Amino acid sequence: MKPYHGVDFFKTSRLLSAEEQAVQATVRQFVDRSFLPLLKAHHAAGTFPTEIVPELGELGLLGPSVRIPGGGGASYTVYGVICEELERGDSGLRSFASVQGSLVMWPLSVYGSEAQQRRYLPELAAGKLIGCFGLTEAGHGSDPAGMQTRCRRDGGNWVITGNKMWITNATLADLALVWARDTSDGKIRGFLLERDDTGFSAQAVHGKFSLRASDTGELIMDEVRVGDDRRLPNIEGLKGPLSCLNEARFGIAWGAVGAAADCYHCALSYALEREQFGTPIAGFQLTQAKLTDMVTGITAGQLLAIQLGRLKDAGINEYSLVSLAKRHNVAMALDVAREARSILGAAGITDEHSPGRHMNNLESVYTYEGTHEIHTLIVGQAVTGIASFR
Ligand code: TGC
Ligand code: FAD
Repeated sequence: MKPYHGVDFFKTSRLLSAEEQAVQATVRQFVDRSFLPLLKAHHAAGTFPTEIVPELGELGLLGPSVRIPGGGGASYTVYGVICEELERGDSGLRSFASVQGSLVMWPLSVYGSEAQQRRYLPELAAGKLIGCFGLTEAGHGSDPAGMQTRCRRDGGNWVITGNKMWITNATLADLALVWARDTSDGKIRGFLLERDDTGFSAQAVHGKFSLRASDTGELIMDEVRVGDDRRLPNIEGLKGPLSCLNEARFGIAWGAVGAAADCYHCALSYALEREQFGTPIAGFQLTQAKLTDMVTGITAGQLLAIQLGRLKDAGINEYSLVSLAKRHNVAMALDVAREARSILGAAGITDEHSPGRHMNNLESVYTYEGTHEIHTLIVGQAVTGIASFR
């Protein structure tokens, strides 16, 4: 297969600045050189390659747009470009970066105290600490307002009890941002739990056919007692966790384009080489229709992502825009992955080729960070002014 040089059918690279294109080239090289050689073994074992975390930090790929003491603050478009290239490698790699940057570093930077920011942000950015984000519970996924995890004030301390489920980086994390409902006033509050806190533990989910090269698990809080300095002081209510999701969903809207582009590249290369009935399968009209649909979907996804980045960089931050882009681009990528797999025939069902892996990964991406259906309803609410979640 030819080396990957991006999908640029509609000359969308012309919409990126020289700096954005330079970042794209750096991350692309990192994925080819450092990540992909490790992926097959980790995917088979069902583990995340933690050995690449220091390099993610050195290259500035963890929370690049987050303002941290003494650094950070790249544009959102740069963050998007990074997510696209990471997810071209694997959704698990982009997931790691999304959780660390958007779901842990970003809330610390906007809702944390100065002391919390100084203590955690530089090490998170360097990949010396790994973070996770606990919102979902076994009984409350799409409807996090129903969460059962509780916090109660006890003098100068807080006591947190409950379980969080399906948490990315759960067993790897040094630091968990966990959301709990206050038993005294019913408000949702965010807490920073450290791996060694008494009563705090994590266990892995096994048997996944999706996002195998990512750590997914359960967080268990059994009367975890922490000081008030572990509470995020500058936020209360459900809009706290939901605003974090907005950040991560932005990265997913870009990342899905990367997964789709890798599938297209693989399917096109294969179709040009593979012969049946004495001719390359790329010469059949039905194969060309598939490739045309794929490149059209990818182009639409690229244009949406770039415009979303430009809007966010201009301070336009309506969350229904992020929902529209996440919903469209993940569904597009899933369609592209399935079409790519079909072009590969039997060869598409093993880990020799990437589309089958992307296809399975994208089933998770379709569900996490707000399911496809929830994003349909968020856009529906923005269009009609009527909420129809309940
Ligand atoms: P609702 O009454 O609509 O909202 C409560 C308050 O929050 C505000 N808000 C948002 N703010 C910022 N960004 C958003 N996206 C927001 N959505 C809502 C809202 O304005 C309101 O503010 P205020 O000031 O009036 O209090 O809340 P609801 O209970 O009706 O729920 C709405 C709904 C269904 C859209 C929401 O609950 C939702 O988005 N559900 C989906 C849950 C979800 O996405 N979970 C993701 C968990 S994390 C994850 O999956 C990580 S995967 C990581 C990886 O590996 O990449
Ligand atoms: P449910 O909410 O039970 O939904 C089941 C089905 O019902 C879906 O099709 C859904 O769209 C539909 N549905 C629900 N409500 C409505 C409605 N009102 N109208 C129409 N249809 C509806 N969470 C975290 O907090 N942190 C993480 O790091 C994290 N990482 C994850 C990693 C992976 C690999 C996965 C798979 C999930 C992760 N999640 C994480 C959880 C994820 O956010 C939830 O799975 C997601 O929000 C959906 O919740 P649920 O799985 O409970 O599905």
